[in-house]
Amino acid sequence: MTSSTPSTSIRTQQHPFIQKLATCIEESWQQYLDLAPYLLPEDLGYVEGRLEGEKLVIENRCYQTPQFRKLHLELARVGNSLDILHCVMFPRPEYALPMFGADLVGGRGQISMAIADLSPTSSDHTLPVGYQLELRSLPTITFSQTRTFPQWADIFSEFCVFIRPENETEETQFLDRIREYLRIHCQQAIATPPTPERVEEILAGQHHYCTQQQQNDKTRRVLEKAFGEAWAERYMSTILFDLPS
Ligand code: BLA
Repeated sequence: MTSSTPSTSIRTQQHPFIQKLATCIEESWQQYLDLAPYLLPEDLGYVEGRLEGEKLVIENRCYQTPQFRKLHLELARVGNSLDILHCVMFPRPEYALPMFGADLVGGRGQISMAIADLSPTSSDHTLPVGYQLELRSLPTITFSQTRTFPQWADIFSEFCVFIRPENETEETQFLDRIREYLRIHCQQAIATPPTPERVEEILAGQHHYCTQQQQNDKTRRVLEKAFGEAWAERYMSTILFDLPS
């Protein structure tokens, strides 16, 4: 395992749809939010390991803003066969905001899984009213192949899109939907006043979100095979789904 600065980004080698989505996420952040650097612990910005003889490369980009403790975009690549995009926006607990999350997995030219959601963190498991109004006003879209949620997935909202995009038209629909989710989320976030009296409730909601996500065996297995059990546990609990100290 090495941890160093890459000479080139893996982004340009990834599935074109994953590249587009990464660009869309970063452009939305830059367009709406006031970004500041976020330093990752112990140089976990760029990591290399081996998975069944193939190289696993992980590249992380993180920012923070007045409303968000951590904006995390991760791109990963296993050999030439598997491309992954993972993104989570962690609100500061003083802001009663949902969690934006997205995960895409692609291999050999095909995106096998695409998920995106604005997941509630309030104790009644509903999204703030402003979010609901905006999300309900988006045109309904249908995808030909929806995926079945695993058992730990009680964290997601009714607006969660969890699909296997069938063609480029569906990829574009998914991308457009994510762009709208990010616009709504950023606009709502900057218009939301802090609610210090709700910190405990929101922290509990974020805690539940992270605990459930850490039960994703598919993610854990990829990381364990390349880096070992202890490293995978540390990475999942400090980088992918960490809680504010
Ligand atoms: C599934 N995540 C997966 C899969 C892989 C990864 C390989 C299986 C794909 C498939 O079933 O077709 C892998 N994801 C990774 C790896 C990283 C990663 C290795 O982020 C990091 C290095 N996961 C998230 C977020 C969400 C999420 C933010 O990280 C949701 C917002 C969801 N991923 C998610 C779900 C599944 C998945 C629901 C399907 C799990 C299942 O079917 O059991």
